[in-house]
Amino acid sequence: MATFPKFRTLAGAGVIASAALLAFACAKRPSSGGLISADAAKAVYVAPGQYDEFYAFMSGGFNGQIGVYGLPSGRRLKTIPVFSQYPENGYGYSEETKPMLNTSYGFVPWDDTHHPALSQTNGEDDGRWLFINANNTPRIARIDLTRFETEEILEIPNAGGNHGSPYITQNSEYVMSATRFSVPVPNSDVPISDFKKRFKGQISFIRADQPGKMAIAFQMIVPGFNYDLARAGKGPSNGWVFFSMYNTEQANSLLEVNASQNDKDFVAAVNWKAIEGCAKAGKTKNVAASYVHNFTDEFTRVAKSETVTSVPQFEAKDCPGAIYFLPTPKSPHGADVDPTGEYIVAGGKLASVIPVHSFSKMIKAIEAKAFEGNIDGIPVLKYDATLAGEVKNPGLGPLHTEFDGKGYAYTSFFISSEVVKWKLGTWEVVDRVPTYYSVGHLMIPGGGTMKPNAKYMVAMDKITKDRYLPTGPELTQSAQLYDISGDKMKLLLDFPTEGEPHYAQAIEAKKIKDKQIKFFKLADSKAPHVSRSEKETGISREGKKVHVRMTAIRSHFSPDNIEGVQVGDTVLFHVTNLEQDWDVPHGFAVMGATNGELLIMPGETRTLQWTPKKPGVYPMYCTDFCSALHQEMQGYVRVSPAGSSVALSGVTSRGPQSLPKAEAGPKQQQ
Ligand SMILES: [Cu+2]
Repeated sequence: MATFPKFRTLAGAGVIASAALLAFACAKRPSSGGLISADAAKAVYVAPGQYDEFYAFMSGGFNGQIGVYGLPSGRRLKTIPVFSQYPENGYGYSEETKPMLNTSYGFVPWDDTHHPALSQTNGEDDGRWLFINANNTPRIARIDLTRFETEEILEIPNAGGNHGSPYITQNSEYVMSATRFSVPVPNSDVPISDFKKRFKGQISFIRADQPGKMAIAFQMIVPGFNYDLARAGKGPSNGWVFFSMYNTEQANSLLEVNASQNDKDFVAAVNWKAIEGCAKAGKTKNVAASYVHNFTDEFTRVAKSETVTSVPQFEAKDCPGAIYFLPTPKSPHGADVDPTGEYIVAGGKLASVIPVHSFSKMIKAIEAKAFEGNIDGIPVLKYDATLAGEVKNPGLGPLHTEFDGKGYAYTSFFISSEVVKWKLGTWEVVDRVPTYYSVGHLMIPGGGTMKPNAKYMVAMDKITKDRYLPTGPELTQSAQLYDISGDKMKLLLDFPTEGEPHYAQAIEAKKIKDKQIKFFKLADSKAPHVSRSEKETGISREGKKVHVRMTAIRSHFSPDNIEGVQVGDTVLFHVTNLEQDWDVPHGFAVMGATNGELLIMPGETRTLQWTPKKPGVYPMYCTDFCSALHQEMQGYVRVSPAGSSVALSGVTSRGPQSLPKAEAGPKQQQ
């Protein structure tokens, strides 16, 4: 295996990367390393009607969503829309869900999701919630795993690119977020050439353990580097979190060369329990900021968006003991803590070794003040004082490490396109297996917790050239499943994924599957425009706004003929699905509506806004095949010219009649 100690720039690495890719793209394509196909097929076969053993939550990368897959089959079970509008179920299109995508920049219909994080109790995945970051417009979302729905989103102020996020503490006290791009704090009109003087980084701790109450507990201002990835400590290192960082050169242009000059960058060891102490001692200041908190109420099922106007903030140097820098070769990417909480493994993208820091040595070094200097008041520890060991010549381009809980670590290598298994403590490589091709993150169920379930490892690849039927210039993204239950890793399965599977977390299905909500109880609904039966439906006018309260049940809408709408009106269809049974959604769509459909779960009320522009008769129908007479589930809306004398009316199953005027419900969230 070639090493590259002489590299000084990523440009050089780029040449090797291209050469490596070429080599792998031309190599023969083994179907399953070490296993004959029939054995591999059997290992991932889940018989019809049977369940998978694990749920895998895979980020959709630049589709802004989460894909839910079963393992070992690789079957896709669901897409959970998070930061992007999703016309399939109306997320971000219906009036109830639009506020979820509100930000301080206005309505943002898209983002880039990277790192799912399952909630934990005592260092184990507990299956309550899933958190995920928005990279582009910095936000963190919480998904409720009884509903598989995004329930809460918090924007992060003073961040520029929320990449180092979200990482969770062992009892879900906090999720953490660090900025990728340092920016002026507060952001303002300054010359970019003032980078070193004016640009700052920040690390935020977000209260995560109470639904509806995500809030920044404190935000630490740190030097203007690029902060990348993190893991919380666990067991003995609980109370700490370890962030990787690069660009300690503080370059603001051509980073591929200019941010690869230093032989070592840092892992930041942050003591959040010490910061809690500083906050209690009044060392944080509420600094003006403007960012939003969006939350969907469980009973109204309506999202609300509120603006928060300050953030508790402090400068790292003003809370002694809050943060230390651990020198780490060279542009580290992953910073991963093993299940015992003792080892912190850094993936130096351009390093020829995998450096491993020791938590206990770090604590001794801090006590002994084994510092080689400080940066903006942050002590820099001596490399040898914290180093537990180095894995020598492991491969090219180490990125991420997860653990099996049996004393082994598994590291992905982007450039040499492989996963390498090595032993903690002796630092010897014990196995390596190719990926197809250029793996980024890898994932073991529970592999970042104190209790991994190390039956499988999933590699998430960046390139799939020649692995699947070609589909024009853009090829599918892909994951690969490996059996890691024995001494040697064995490739079992390639499976295509929706969007980029940037990172994933997986959990035993038994921790989630029996907690599922099957439908929403109509009796409990506090939706402002609910119709609990056909008798409660109605049509009303409020100036140019027409409210239509409708019901959907197999196999009709009520009302299904509507007249009296005029050009210039905005029609709000508040559709309640009256079904009280599992797996009976109804859809709702109107011809020409510049909107997505509604997909309404049983017992739920969803609102479609429509502004007809021309007189005519417009069909509407149910989009989700719901019964033998689904095709009969339809209706019409008549639109007359502005000022027309056609009366507002609807036809229900009770026959043609004018409807009682509906009470105008509480104002819709816009
Ligand atoms: Cu239907």
